[in-house]
Amino acid sequence: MPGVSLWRARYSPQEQRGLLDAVLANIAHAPFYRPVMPGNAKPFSVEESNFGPLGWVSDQAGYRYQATHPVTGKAWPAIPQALLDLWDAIADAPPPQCCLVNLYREGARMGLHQDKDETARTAPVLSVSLGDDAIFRIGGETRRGPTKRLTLQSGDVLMFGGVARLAYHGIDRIKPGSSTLIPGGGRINLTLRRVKD
Ligand code: MD6
Ligand code: FE
Repeated sequence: MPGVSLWRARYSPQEQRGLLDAVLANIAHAPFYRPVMPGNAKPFSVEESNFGPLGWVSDQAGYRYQATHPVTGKAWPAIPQALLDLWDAIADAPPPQCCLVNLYREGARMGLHQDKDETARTAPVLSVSLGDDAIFRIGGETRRGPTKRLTLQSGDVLMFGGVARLAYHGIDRIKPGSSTLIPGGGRINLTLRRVKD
């Protein structure tokens, strides 16, 4: 699909372990928490945290970026160097300002959405998958219309840029037990974004 790039097994199993160690070291300072939907306050099925100067959060008041963790009130930890290097290698844009961390335990999913809370729209969005396989769905710039499905595996890197920057996408489900990487099982997705120009 135009604007969508997929690098299968961009990270070797050993590199995935190294990246996971860096992620979990940060999570010790910025623990996963469960956001709620704007308006109805329904809890997400995914748990989240962020790294970098800005974090994406959702609560009853809406979606926004903020510099501090909503539970601890502390600044988010730095984005791991390996992820900054990845962005440098493939993104052709100034450095990311946010790394959203999504944790999917068994049964978690993410509804079809656009990444549109950023004013920086020329930079791509880049995502890294760790742990269990996930069924990723991607469509066009409207919620209706055809979608395609692809399986994201541990070590895969996906990039949305150009005409795909505002494509609808989501995670239908994960395949529990398909990987043993994540302690306690499941999948971690790291989404790197530039937020403002
Ligand atoms: C996920 N990913 O893979 C959720 N957004 O768990 C995203 O929402 C996403 O993978 C923008 C670009 C790539 C992505
Ligand atoms: Fe997204």
